[in-house]
Order: sequence, then C-alpha cells, then structure tokens
Amino acid sequence: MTSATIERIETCLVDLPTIRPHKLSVATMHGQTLMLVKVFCSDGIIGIGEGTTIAGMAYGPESPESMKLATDAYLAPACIGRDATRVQALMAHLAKLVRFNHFSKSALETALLDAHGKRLGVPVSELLGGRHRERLPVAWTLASGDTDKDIAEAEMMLERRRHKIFKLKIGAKDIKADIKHVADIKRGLGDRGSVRVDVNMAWSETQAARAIPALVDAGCELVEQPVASAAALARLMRRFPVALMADEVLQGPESAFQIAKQEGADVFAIKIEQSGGLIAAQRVAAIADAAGIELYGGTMLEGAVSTIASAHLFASLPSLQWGTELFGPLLITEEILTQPLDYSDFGLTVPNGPGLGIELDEARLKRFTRDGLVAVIK
Ligand code: MUC
Ligand code: MG
Repeated sequence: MTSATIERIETCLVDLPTIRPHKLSVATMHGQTLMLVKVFCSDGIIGIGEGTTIAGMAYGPESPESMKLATDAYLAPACIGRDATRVQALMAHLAKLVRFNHFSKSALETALLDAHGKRLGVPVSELLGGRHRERLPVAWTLASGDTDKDIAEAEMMLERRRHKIFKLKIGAKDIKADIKHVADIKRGLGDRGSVRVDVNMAWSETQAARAIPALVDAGCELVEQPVASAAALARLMRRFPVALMADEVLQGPESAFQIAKQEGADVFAIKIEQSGGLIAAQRVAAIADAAGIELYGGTMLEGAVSTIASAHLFASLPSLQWGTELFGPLLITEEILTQPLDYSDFGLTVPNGPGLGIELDEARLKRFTRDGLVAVIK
C-alpha cells in the first residue's frame, strides 16, 4: 500500500457567468460560483474538488463563501499530516469534528478521491467499485422564464443531439400559467423529447394535488419535489400514479432511510453534495435500491469538477433508471478544463484517466478567481 500524508489544502472562489439567466422558483441565477479545493499530498499528488450551491443561500444553508470558511478554518487544519490514502477513515474523523456542512465535505472528499485515484493510476469510478456504464444520458433544464425561448432552446438541443430529456423549472408563476407552459412545450416537442418538471418545493399540498393531474394531462412524466415536506410528498405518492421524485428532502443516508421507510418517493435525485460526498451518495443509492426506489443523477448546477465527480459515481451505480442531469458545465460560458468534456449523442462520456480524469486550465481560472468575499456576478 502506498503511503502519503496531506501537507496543504488551498481553496478559492471562482465566479463564472451563465449563458442565460436560469430561473428557478427560489431565485434567478446569472452566474455560478465554484468553491475549488486543492489537496497537496506528500507524494507530490494534488487532488481537486468543487462545491457549488444554487443562487448563494437561496437553496440551502451552505454558500460558496461558507464552504470556503468551513474548509479553511475547520476541515483543512484537521487534515494536515493525516494519511491521504485512507479517504473513508479521514472523512469519518472529519464528521466528528464538523457537523452537517455536506457540500463542504463533498468538495473535500472529491479532492481526496481524485488524489487517491491519481496515486493508484485508476479512475475514481474504480475506487467506487467499478463502472456499470461508460456514458450517461444527460437531461437539460429549460429555465429561461419564457415559453417560446424554452421551445427554441429545446429545438436547438435536439438538433445538436445534445439533449432529448427536458426538465422545466416551474412554481414561480400561478399554477394555470405553469401548466400552460408545460403543455405548450410538450406539444412543441411531441415524441422527440420527454418533459419533466421541478417545482423546487414551491407548492402547498393542496396546490400540488390540483396541479399534478393537469401536469400528467400535459404530458409530464416526472414531478420533482412539488412540496417542501417529506410527509406531504408521501401523501401525494398515495394519491397519484405519476412518478414523484425527492430532491431537497434528501439530505444524506439518514433522510433517505426515513423517506424509503414511509414509501415517500418513486425516485431519488442523487446528489453528491447534498448527500455529503460520493461515498454518502453511494449509500443513499443503496438504500433506494433496497427499497425499490428508482434513481436519477442530480446536479447542483456544478462546474466541471463536481460534475465529473458525480459522473464517476453515477457510472458505478447498478441502476440509474431516469438518467442524469449533469449539464452544469454547459450552463457556464467559460471552459475551465484543458480538454473539454465529451457531451455528444445525448450523453456525457465518463473520463478514463486516473482520478477524476480531468485537468484544470489554471490560467483561465485565475481570470475568474474572486478577490475578496463578495461575488461580482449575482
Ligand atoms: C434542482 O433543484 O434540481 C438541477 C437542475 C437545475 O436547473 O437546477 C438544479 C437543482
Ligand atoms: Mg431539484
């Protein structure tokens, strides 16, 4: 067994513009901030990881700034001098020192797994037990806020053979307007594209009960997190046959177990950050499998690093019935890798090199690295 200790950990915030405003029920994004982590090991190996949130603190309790602080002040000092090759033992040690902060832990764990894969000369997917697939289907989110623009965008994605699964962000407008939006888009696409919606918890249970049958009539195949509470989601499960997906209520293995126990979702959106890292996300997936719950590879609109970390995990899951939405890097205007990712033929190829199998374009990243605490792009 090779030995290596952790010598230094660096973090930075990188503010990148999005290709268009991205409108969710919780906020409108004009840019994405990546919190990048680099772990420097005594054998000369450097691992990279990434944490992102959605619209600062609008989606959840962590922000890119809080992740940087948690890493710099608490997680990183506790790692110095420790064995870099025992990733699970180190993460268990950190779990005792730092409660919650799942996104920060995911970024750090990604960097440790990247370093260890590079050290052993194997992709991260091999560290997770090996791949079931080399390529992942990738959905695109239509969220311009305008039905005609969304239809034109979907047509372009079909034409380029980039995406044929479309997730629509709804919940900000009244239900009637949202249903019309979904129906118009599905009618425009016909059988060429599938349509799903993500309400990001915007509805009450009674609103959801009114909207769900109309969504089904409009041709929607999957409804993601229509309500905030896990109990209400479970009740909706009993009332409607359409597939209901849990996202925000899934906050790692314990919550996954609780939801599975109450038969609270048809599908889990697995997210490495929300789960607390790749290994925790693997446990969430195992709980889903055991409970007969189907899986979808979710995103926190991550940049290339965390997107590819997610891809390594999703490639290694036995079931992935609903594909993935690993399109985050395509929503960002800047290429931050020396070798762009392969998005083609409605999917993403999982890289084959050691670790994550990607390399950062440091010069380009430097241009967008934040100086100070406050973001340039909101
Ligand atoms: C979410 O809520 O699932 C995923 C795609 C997208 O547009 O937003 C994210 C977050
Ligand atoms: Mg969601």
